[in-house]
Amino acid sequence: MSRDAGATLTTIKSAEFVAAAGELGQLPPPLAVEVAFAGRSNVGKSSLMNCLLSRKNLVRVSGTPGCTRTISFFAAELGDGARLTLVDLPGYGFARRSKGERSAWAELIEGYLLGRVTLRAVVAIIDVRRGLEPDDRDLLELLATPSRVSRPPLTTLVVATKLDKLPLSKQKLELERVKKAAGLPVLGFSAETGHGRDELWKRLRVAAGI
Ligand SMILES: Nc1nc2c(ncn2[C@@H]2O[C@H](COP(=O)(O)OP(=O)(O)O)[C@@H](O)[C@H]2O)c(=O)[nH]1
Ligand SMILES: [Mg+2]
Repeated sequence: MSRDAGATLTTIKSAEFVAAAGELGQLPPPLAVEVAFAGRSNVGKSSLMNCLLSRKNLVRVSGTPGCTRTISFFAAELGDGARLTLVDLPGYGFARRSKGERSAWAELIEGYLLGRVTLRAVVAIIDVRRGLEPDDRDLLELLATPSRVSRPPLTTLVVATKLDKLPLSKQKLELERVKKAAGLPVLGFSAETGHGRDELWKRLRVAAGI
């Protein structure tokens, strides 16, 4: 493959906000294949999505954890014309919420993850400095349960982000630690430097079949 051909597979022709849903009844019709992004509040999810989409602030980056309670949909067209919808799931911000809010969150997120026919992959985002936490394990467990609809198998991609915050000498060790804890391959990422961006796009395209 020439250098240019490789670039078009990870370059963005267009990216736009499509819809936000606060309950399952508000989800947009399942038309294009989707990949979803999940993680604890403040883990760097919006930054990672903006980095993938080569946009500064399409997905809102917030200093206040846990303020996104909706599922947001972003349509992207890649350099070679392939289309994919990126889905921003609400952050886990469990601690700050009431019991009622937690169960509403669980119903929305479980309903989407287990019931969406067009969903092909979920990116589970971990802060490389914090490692895998109980909420992350809950998510991985949920993703390993059978879906409620007929669809191709879901790919779980574990991404350890904010890699730039670790000294180079510690990066490999910490990534290995996350990999062991998750029992899955782990990709290091930094929205600050773009490290891991092209590799993540490659894996997303394979998982989505585009
Ligand atoms: N150094 C560094 N900071 C990051 C990175 N990703 C996110 N951040 C910062 O972490 C904070 C939370 O990021 P945000 O994307 O809003 O997290 P979200 O709540 O998971 O969507 C912001 O201050 C970001 O600038 C990264 O890869 N490196
Ligand atoms: Mg966010």
